[in-house]
Amino acid sequence: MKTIMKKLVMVILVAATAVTSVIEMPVQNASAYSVPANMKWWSNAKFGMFIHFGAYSYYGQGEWAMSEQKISKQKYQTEIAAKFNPTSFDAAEIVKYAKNAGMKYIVVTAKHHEGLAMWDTKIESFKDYTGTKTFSLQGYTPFGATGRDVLQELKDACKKAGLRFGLYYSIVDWNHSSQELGGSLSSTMLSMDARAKYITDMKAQIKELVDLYDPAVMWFDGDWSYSDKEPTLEKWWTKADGEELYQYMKSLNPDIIVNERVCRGFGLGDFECPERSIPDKGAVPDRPWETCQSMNDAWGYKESLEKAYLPLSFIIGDLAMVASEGGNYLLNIGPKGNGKMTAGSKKILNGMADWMKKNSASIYGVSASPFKKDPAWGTYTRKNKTVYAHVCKWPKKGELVMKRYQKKKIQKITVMGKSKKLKYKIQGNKVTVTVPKKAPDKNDTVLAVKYK
Ligand code: FHN
Repeated sequence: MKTIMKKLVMVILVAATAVTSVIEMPVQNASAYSVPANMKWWSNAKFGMFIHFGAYSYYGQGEWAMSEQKISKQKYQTEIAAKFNPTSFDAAEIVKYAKNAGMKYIVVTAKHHEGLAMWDTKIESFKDYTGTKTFSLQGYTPFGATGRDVLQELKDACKKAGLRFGLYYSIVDWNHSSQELGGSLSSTMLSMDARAKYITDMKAQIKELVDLYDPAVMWFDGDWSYSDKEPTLEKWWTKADGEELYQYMKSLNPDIIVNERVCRGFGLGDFECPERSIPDKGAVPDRPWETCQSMNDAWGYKESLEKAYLPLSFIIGDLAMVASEGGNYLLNIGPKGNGKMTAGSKKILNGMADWMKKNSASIYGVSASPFKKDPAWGTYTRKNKTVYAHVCKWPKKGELVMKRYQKKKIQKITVMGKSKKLKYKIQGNKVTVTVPKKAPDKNDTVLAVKYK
């Protein structure tokens, strides 16, 4: 797996040296796998928005603050959650930015590890530490007085804009009476009875979410036990629980798409979700997969990282690289406690919008690169007989050397967004293209090579 640092170094290295491609023999698509009918839209979509939004957004120190700072349930509930009041949450604005950026689906946290339900849950055991108030946005925070439902607002805005709507749900729940912070799953069950009851109530909450919002995607998390043994109080979630949860989801809606984190590490669920990393070319999953990425090393809003956003070139390079390996890309935003998007996330999304306006055909519905290795200047994606060369490092000598696709004849080569045909010469498996001196796009200029 490329870690985020390794990839960042790679982007910098590519930007620093003017090397042309190494010539490799073309091989079959390295990540060909079949996509079930219910996932065709998802696989073609390629690009979605992740939203981490909860009481931690108000606290502004990330979604793990309660655990990292060992904040008691009482303190977290009364001093943080009780002050969370996202009246400026603007679903239409968020969806507008997502749609403009070329995102085709949104996955939003319905309940993160903190356990605050972002909807008006009626399931009895999800109460605050006193056992008297429902621990939800509506039941526990001042926002309840608005009568609003942020998940419904986001779902409606997605529907209006033609985006699919998905939900994130954390299996671990730091504020639930059944468990306490700490342990390998980041929470420890108080008893095996408490565990059994929690799992029953958790499934009831999940059914509520499916009944109320009909999510196209259910993105589970907080499942870290990696255990295929009998449950213990520490490793209280197991492979068997994950298998059962997956079947339960399919019983609620056979078309719902569920990620592997029903219990990760056992090939469960419908797709894998490498986090903030892109599988190496030789280790790409042989089933649908999606890299989730944060723009600034934070998922939930973290005030201290508001000046630490990744460069746009990195995000565009990530998207191209993931598409070149046959994956999806879920790019996260973490709205502030008042519900507003951060300036940094808007800037990145606007940059993605500018790039996707010209180049989205090289992302949507593409197959993985037809070549085993990436050239030093970038990567490839393919759709039918058009191979897209994603050039992140523009050649200095006005010539770009690329691989030839299956010895086919070429109809034309153009820079995406421009009609001018570029001159080229073919020598065996190599195609040398005469390109403009200056890169048309400083982040990723895409050449469309249309084969006959
Ligand atoms: O613990 C969570 C984390 O807060 C965040 O939600 C990420 C997003 O994929 N998932 C878990 C860490 O792997």
